[in-house]
Amino acid sequence: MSAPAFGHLSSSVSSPRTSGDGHMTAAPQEIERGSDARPTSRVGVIGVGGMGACHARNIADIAGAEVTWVADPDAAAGQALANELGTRWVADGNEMIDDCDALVVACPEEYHSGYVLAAVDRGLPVLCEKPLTVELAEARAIVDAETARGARVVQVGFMRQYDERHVQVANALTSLGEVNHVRCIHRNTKSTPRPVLEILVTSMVHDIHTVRWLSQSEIVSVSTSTVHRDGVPRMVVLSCRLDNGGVASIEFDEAATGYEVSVEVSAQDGNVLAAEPHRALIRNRGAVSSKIGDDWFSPFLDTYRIEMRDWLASIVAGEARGPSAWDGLAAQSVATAAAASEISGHSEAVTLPDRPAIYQGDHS
Ligand code: ISE
Repeated sequence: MSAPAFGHLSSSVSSPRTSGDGHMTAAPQEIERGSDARPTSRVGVIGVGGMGACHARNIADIAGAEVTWVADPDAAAGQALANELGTRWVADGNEMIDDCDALVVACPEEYHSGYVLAAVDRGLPVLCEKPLTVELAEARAIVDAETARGARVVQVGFMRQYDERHVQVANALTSLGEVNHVRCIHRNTKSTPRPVLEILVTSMVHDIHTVRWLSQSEIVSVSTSTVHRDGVPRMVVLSCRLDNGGVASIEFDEAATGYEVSVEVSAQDGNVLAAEPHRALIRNRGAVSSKIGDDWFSPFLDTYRIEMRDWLASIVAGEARGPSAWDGLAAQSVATAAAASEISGHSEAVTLPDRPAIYQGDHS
């Protein structure tokens, strides 16, 4: 693949913080429009639902990148986004891949692996929404294909790594020694019941990645406890053992009163709790209150912009550096073991192949 031409885009991007092993933990810098803000690199966006449209709009706002195609079988939605961004729509993403320099894959999860493999095959940088795949075997196939190429091109949309509250925690941990315990709290506000497996694979996979990222460790075993109310899963709690000897707990509420994501880490020399989001405190009628909000999208709007800027900048730099296909596979493996534990009632081991050399510079 010829290097995508993002050359004039990156001048104000300073280096992200990297941990000792080179894993990126922050990228909050602005990429500004240059005076020569001519779109030169052509990104195809597959899927125009909430995430795909968000990514496409963010790309359209960044100098040096253009959305050259949007793809979605929904003609009305696809055409509407294409019109908004002044680009082209096609129903089948496969038809535009060869006319793109990079791909964003944000279609339903079951189609991720086909598009990601097509990108790997062509050496195209690809940002794939989480989860990387639905089936573990598909995630393995992507890691194998990338390994056979000998270089990373895949980034997975584990965007907590770009969220300022999480980045502050990661930065604090660099001087607090070995991680002993990670506690993730994830409160969703879904009203339509979902099976535990779906909760694990599409929602808790974020927290699984957060644990791996912040602890710089792999999860080696997991035990799942669920609370059912009125016959549907309400809470899912994972208890994990880490390969650094530490532990982690992930507490997920499917139908909480407001959407909240938080993390606290205890390490050898101290502990760190993610800051509260900035929200006004309202004093009224003898009480103090603060709005929580009930959607998972708006708390992370800036995070998605930062993620996109860094992904595009990484293409300029010629290095894939965000969450990798390996991270996608590892998180998927934990979700799969957690689902097995839900059925068996016992702790389940997480099995991972040896980490290929192309992922050795990454964390954990
Ligand atoms: C979504 O992808 C998220 O990122 C949210 O954190 C999660 O709560 C939601 O269930 C997911 O669909």
